[in-house]
Amino acid sequence: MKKDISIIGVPMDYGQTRRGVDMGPSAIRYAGMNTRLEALGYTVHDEGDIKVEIKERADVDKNTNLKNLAAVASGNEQLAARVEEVREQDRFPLILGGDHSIAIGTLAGVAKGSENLGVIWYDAHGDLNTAETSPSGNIHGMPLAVSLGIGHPVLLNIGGYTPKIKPENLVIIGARSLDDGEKELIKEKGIKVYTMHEIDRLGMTQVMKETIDYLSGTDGVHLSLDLDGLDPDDAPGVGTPVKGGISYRESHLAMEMLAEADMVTSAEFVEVNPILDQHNKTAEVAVALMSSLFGDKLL
Ligand code: 5AB
Ligand code: MN
Ligand code: MN
Ligand code: MN
Repeated sequence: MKKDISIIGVPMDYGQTRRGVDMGPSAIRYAGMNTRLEALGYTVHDEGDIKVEIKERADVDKNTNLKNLAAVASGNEQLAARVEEVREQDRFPLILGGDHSIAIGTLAGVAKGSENLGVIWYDAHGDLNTAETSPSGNIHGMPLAVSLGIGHPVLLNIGGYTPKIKPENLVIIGARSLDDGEKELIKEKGIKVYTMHEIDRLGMTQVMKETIDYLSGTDGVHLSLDLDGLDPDDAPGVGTPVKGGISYRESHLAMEMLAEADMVTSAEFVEVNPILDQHNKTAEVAVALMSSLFGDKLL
């Protein structure tokens, strides 16, 4: 792991319709992130937050079924550029959400110039919708499809190129709420998915062993961790909770195994919504998981 980490906050909530997730970066910082990472021997460069325009939402385009397209696109264009700068400085980009639509910008920045970036998508959802398949029109349900080159041209062109990643370099972990169109896309593209069924059946150790093995030939791995991948008992402060999720301990194990494999080259922690949280618990979980990802060995 690189010893210099650059933190970029993205106070974005236009990818969905529940207010408050824009305060995620503050909540995660407040949970002691910088201190925890410094204690592990890293130099932390907190680059502050991207500027996301604040306005009352009304921007629903009936023709496209995409809510707040312009606001999501503009935040992501800025983010893509910032992430690319961080990579040029040879630092580890650590992005704080914000809703999951920001993965479009993060991936645009981290995948630039990389033919085979690996991605781990830790999430209750597939985020593989398009305007056509989405039941909600919320762009936070679409970033993985967009990154694979499927979606509205304005979103595809963020960062100036498409696609960002290939389906064979992707592993989804924790899925338990997939829409019909997402299931079809998973089958069509042959995407590797560990649903909760496989996690229960194989155990997290085996799931992570297989994931690490599967991604071993890639040029680095981006971890996109949606806190709703965890069970809502452990991470209640999320906008789209789904019961029956990955436990706190399984999640730590997953992060520890990734640290051991030394393959993660960028990460984002998204969907922390302090308004829906209990005493900042979900932000604290995010920070605890970061600590394991960055190599806290407990002993
Ligand atoms: B999240 C749903 N599939 O598209 C949709 O939290 C939920 O980034 C999306 O994973 C959840 O609206 C998006 C029903
Ligand atoms: Mn998500
Ligand atoms: Mn999710
Ligand atoms: Mn969510």
